[in-house]
Amino acid sequence: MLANYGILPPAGPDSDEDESQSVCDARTALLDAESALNDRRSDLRNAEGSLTKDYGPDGVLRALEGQCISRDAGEYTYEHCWLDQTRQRSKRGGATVGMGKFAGFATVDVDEPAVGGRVVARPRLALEYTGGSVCWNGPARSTRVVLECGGKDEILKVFEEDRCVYTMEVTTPAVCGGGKENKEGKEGGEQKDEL
Ligand code: MAN
Repeated sequence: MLANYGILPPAGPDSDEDESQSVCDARTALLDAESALNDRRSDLRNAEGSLTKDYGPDGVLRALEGQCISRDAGEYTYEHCWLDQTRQRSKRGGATVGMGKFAGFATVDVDEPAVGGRVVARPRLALEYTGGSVCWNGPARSTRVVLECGGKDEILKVFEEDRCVYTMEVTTPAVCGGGKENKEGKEGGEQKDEL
């Protein structure tokens, strides 16, 4: 009405109303673009992190990141989430206990039978998980996951070496490659030990 009497400018494409609508649209577009930019920045950070992260010799464990395997043993289900953490879940409704967060790789010597009844120590790739839930009157739980070449990703055995210090024996095809560790000892390796 005020526009009709010439008191306010006529409503039209250049009116305040339309201008505020286009400002609003522009603001929304800016926020959308900023949010898309932040997503891309975060993708970039993740990609950079993934490139600099240690996935083991020749990056053999890269494909396993984000996957978990588990095994029932006694009153617990033990879980290994590759390059992330190990956990002990109570089967009787008790709490789930952290057995350590991924801390890095190690090489451990594992005794194995060799030709001629001998026992030889063979180096194996292991993952160390530390700083898990603190035991009552004891250390923070920790786990050493010792890898062995095998047809599938599987926890073969879990044992508690010392109170709250755990070892998992785990097989995975990821360590069956040509590296010097975890090689099945049929070819050169076995014979060399006999020389
Ligand atoms: C729980 C489990 C055991 C551990 C004891 C220590 O029962 O985590 O593996 O030995 O706590 O108190």
